[in-house]
Amino acid sequence: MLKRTLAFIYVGLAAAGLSCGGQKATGPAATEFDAASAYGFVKKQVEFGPRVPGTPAHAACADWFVATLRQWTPDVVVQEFKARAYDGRPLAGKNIIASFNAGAKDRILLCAHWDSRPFADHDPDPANHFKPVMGANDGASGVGVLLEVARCLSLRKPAVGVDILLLDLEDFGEHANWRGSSEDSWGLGAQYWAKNPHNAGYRARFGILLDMVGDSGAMFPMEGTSMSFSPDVVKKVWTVARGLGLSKYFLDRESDPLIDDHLYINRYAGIPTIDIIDYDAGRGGFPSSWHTAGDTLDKIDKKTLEAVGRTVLAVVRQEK
Ligand code: AHN
Ligand code: ZN
Repeated sequence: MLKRTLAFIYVGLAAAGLSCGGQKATGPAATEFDAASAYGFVKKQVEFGPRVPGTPAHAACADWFVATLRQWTPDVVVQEFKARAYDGRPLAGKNIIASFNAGAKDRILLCAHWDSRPFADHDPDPANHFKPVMGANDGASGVGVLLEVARCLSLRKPAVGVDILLLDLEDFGEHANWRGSSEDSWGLGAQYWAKNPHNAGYRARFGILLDMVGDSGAMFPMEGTSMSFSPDVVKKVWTVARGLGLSKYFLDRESDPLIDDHLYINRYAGIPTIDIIDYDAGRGGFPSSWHTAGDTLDKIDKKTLEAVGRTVLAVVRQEK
């Protein structure tokens, strides 16, 4: 709070032409993404408990997203849909879309999944294999960054349209013990949205998906599915990150292709969309807390949220 108060005073002085030391104030873009605020949005989600589809925590968290986003833009839409899990059980999902400059033709799509996995099937302790995941990193981190981006966009409108798409039912993919393989059991909300966008004929210049962007020590190699569908978007984003001095997070090499929400947005909606995801084949794949009981708030590092948030916001701000 103190930091924000000081920033406010500083901006006030700069606006009055009283910048310190005769230096021109740097634009708000350098510091507008507030990592402490993003962290607070991650914490808030975790406090609902695992946001597993069909649970009260899931319903309450959806309501909180809508109420929170409506503070920042009047254009918030909830897309309700039905789907079937890999084992045939019926599921109800909610994709939540918050739009800035809703009327603009040139748009950017920013996505993250908000549901939590119903089973910690990669936990070292088999007793946890049918318990839900808290999803501080897997889910809440990407949404936390996007909520902070939305707050920033509400304070200073982007030049283009921006749609923040919070996707449901990403993480109900088949249990590790399941006999059978249905690779399309992941990303059910993205599959639905990509085939039935919230506006008929929806287009965007490009999309960015955030998935597991909160771990301390996270690194983002260029994910393979992103590289095969949308290499120019990867280059654009990684170039911005390099310019911000963030190449220790955004690695200049490629890793394996993954099945994630962006696959379906590329495949069915034809919007070139990339995934910023902490997955590195060379370092053992996903972070060690992935789909375990250990995916909790204590693993979240504000610096990682900040690296990703500043990069995404700078990409948005450079689009004209
Ligand atoms: C697969 O494991 C096939 N895809 C990972 C997608 C995912 C799960 N992202 C977060 N949780
Ligand atoms: Zn997951």
